[in-house]
Amino acid sequence: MRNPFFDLPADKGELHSNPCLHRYEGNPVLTKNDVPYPASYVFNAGVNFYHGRFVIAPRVDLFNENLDRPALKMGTGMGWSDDGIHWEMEPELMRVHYKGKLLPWVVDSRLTVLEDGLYLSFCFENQHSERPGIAKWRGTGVDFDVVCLGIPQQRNMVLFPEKVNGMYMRLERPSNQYGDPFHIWYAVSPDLEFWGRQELFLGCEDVPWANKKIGAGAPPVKTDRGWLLIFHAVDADPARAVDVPARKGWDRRYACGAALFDKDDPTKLIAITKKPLIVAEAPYETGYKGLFVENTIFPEGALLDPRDPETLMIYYGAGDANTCLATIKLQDLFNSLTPAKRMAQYAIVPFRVEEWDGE
Ligand code: BMA
Repeated sequence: MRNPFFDLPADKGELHSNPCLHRYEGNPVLTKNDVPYPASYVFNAGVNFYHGRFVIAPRVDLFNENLDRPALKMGTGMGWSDDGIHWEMEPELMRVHYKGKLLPWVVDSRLTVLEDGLYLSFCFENQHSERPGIAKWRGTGVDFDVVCLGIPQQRNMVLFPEKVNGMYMRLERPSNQYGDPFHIWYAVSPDLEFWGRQELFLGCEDVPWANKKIGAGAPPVKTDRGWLLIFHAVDADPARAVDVPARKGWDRRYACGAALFDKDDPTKLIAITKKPLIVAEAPYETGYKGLFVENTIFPEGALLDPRDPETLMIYYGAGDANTCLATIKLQDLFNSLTPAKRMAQYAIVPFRVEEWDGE
């Protein structure tokens, strides 16, 4: 049999959003016009519910008028809301403190509520590369203190909201110097500072519509059926290449999916959506007018609606430009999952094997 871990096929065909998904009519819920500082794009927001209010941490990119790269500035904003839709934004961008200095260009932040603390997991861009990290909120203002940093090249670090079998758990997504695809990994820690026992969490090959990379989206949500992970999955197809502000010949498509992991042992995949949950289709998600990239849905927040715990709220960045909200009934989402197990139990399948015996 052809090795499914190698050279994933390019043409994934047309993709559509799950018919049970409901996009909020007032989308986007946060844009550059809603923040009190200069911004070109406000997107990819971590969202959670903390001490009775929704809290949001959007990525904020500032470019010059021609949108020339690189950006003038990148960072993460912070805001609060009673309804998850209207946000009261803090006047300044977040400050993430590390060894008496501030981390530069903190982006793509997720928010986890853990043991009554509010934690940010993020990626920051620095002159040595991109690194991920986790920081804890000081409880007031926009100040966070680093708890741990990872090494390059990683993005999409996500922290579980509780200890699992006595250990803290995080997801991470290293890049690969040999090229695509990139996969989701996990690590555990006794204290949030020292992390180990890394293994594969979900392989790109496990997501039928991906051929480039996948990454954890939001902190996993505990349900009575198991741990629910909302993730992004990327396929590239040269036939789709368009010129967008981010890049000439952009041929990627970021779509959102869901996977379910065992409640007692979340390293075990038990089900996955064989088709995406959200694909860029709405006018504010596609058509690249005012967007930075085409075909991009980037989820970073997922929570059970505190007013209706049968409904999952998913916050996602659209086109690297705006922050949007969609909801889906938990039951409909469960009905969209297909039982599955990870193709590779551990990441020890030999490199560059063309034929695979299925083990
Ligand atoms: C990823 C990250 C995200 C972004 C996505 C699409 O690599 O940089 O912040 O939304 O690409 O451009």
